[in-house]
Amino acid sequence: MDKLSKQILNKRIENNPIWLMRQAGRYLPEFREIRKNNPNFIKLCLNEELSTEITLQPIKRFNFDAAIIFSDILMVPYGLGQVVEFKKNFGPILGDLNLENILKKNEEDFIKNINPVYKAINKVSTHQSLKDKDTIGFVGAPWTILMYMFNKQSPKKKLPVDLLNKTDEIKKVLEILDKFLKIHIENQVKNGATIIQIFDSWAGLLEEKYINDYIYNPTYSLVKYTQSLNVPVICFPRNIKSYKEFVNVVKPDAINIDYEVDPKKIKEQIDIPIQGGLDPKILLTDNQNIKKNALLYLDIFREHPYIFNLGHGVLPETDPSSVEYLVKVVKDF
Ligand code: 1CP
Repeated sequence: MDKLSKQILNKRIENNPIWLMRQAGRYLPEFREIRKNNPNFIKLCLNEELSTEITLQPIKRFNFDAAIIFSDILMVPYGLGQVVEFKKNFGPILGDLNLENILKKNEEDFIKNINPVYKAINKVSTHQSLKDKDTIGFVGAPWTILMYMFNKQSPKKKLPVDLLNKTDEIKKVLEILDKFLKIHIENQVKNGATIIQIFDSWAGLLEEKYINDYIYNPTYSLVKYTQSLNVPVICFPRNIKSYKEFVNVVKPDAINIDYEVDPKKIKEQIDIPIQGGLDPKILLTDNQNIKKNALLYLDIFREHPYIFNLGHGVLPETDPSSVEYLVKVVKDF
């Protein structure tokens, strides 16, 4: 068993393992070089050779304790036949949501559409540089994926008007997503993913009264399913009103916190392993400040199982040498 899984399941290892959300990506010159010649992001995710290479880039450079597969949470709507494109400096743009079409999709169609993702996971997890490291597979939480499918672009911190009136459609889409996200998880695990992370980036947009139906229940279903495959699950319900309640209800194996969470308070409230927290903007400052802030988390979680990570993804303007320094601080601790 590798370091990250150990930290999650046995709750005790010598050092804090470290990996970073968006560790593969635009802050790395070697990624930008590949991206330059591959303007179509979806096609790049579906190029098993290149997506394997991109996944391994930060492992080679920084010796992180886990690789997260270079893909996107929006590969699932893509696999279901909804048009998904990525526009430079704007983000994802999706085509109209055609429920009738989506309801006709079966497992075989879906897997055929995104099969290179699984092949890449297989290549990564069996690669020699991953010998004693975990391979993290991931999915978007149903609520966050649903948000993109209906809104067709990033909600940008604001709940789209009208969305919550579409109760019947939401119910149908959540059912479809439950089925296909499980298929997606199963195939990632079959091909070597040793941990699954569930990203719920827009969990914080939802009012209390909807949280049971749209976040807790659908996410719990995926958590239970993943655990039935004997694979641990990390949840990241970003900006959710109560991480404590989330953990009690959804029962993941570990929880990623965002940078607005007070690490001292959360440590008192939560028993399971905690991951993340450091504001990615700290990596835009000098080494002294990076060290100070990293040590803050490391000290607070000295007696609590902790996986070092950020409170959101690495920013594109981050200097790779700052990441290298951060890794050193964590490994030396
Ligand atoms: O080169 C580029 O322009 C592409 C930038 C990029 C990258 C590197 C996007 C577009 N996605 C990714 C990869 C990605 N996405 C990973 C790979 C592994 C890694 O972490 O290194 C992962 C796990 C994701 C997950 C993802 N995609 C999330 C959840 C995490 C988060 O950031 O909140 C979300 C919301 C997306 C959608 C998405 N993909 C890309 C963009 C620009 C967005 C939109 C974000 C938004 O709506 O604000």
